[in-house]
Amino acid sequence: MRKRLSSAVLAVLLSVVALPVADAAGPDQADRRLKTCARAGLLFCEDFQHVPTGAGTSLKWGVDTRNGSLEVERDRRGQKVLHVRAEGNGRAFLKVDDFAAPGNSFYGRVRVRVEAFPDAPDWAHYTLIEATGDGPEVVRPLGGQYVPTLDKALWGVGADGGPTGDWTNWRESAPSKADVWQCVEWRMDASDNRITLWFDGVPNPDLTVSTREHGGNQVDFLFPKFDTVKLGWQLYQPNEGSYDLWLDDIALGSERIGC
Ligand SMILES: [Ca+2]
Repeated sequence: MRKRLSSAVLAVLLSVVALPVADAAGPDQADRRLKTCARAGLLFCEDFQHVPTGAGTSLKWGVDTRNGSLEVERDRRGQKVLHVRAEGNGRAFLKVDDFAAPGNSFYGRVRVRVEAFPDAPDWAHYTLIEATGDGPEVVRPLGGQYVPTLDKALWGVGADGGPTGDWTNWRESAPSKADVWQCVEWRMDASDNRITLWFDGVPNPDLTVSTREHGGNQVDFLFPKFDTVKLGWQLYQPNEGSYDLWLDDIALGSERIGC
């Protein structure tokens, strides 16, 4: 009798201990989130579960900030996440240094929630993911613009610094959704300098750019040899706002990672 009681008490305790990692999306998804970085063959992974709360730093990655900050927090479900904050046209990025992908091609995955996107000035331009390396193009697989003629913030792949010029290929089919967690996946395919995106597992081919089809000058768009991937926030036009977003489950790999 005493032994059975202890088992029952232990079971209750275990269920309580397990509660903070439970996810509103169900136990299967919570389980997958906990195993994000346990997959074999990833080129980089950070789920923040083992990073101390407080100022966001790690020996695994660098920090690039100007009028911005990174902080590891617990969200309301007990997950540790990275809180990115920037004032005005500041920036705050987690920086994956010394990155190398076989064949210069890779997939990325991140969960992200942006509190609010800019609605000023007109054409305000923001970047969440940027990849650079040996070569002039600064490649932005996830960024966007406030489009005043539609009064909407829209996602777009973009680039700057290279022969194709400064462009953001925003699409009406890809609204930047504020204040919701989204799983964003992207692919960098060096065979045709092609970038493709998925949101919550659903592809948006409208956003795809490639060597000859992109939003810049009519010359070939060519990837640099990637050695750095940054995730966070930068707004290029000064305004009076501040921007808060949260990142989790960052993974880069040679195969599609999935949500
Ligand atoms: Ca986490």
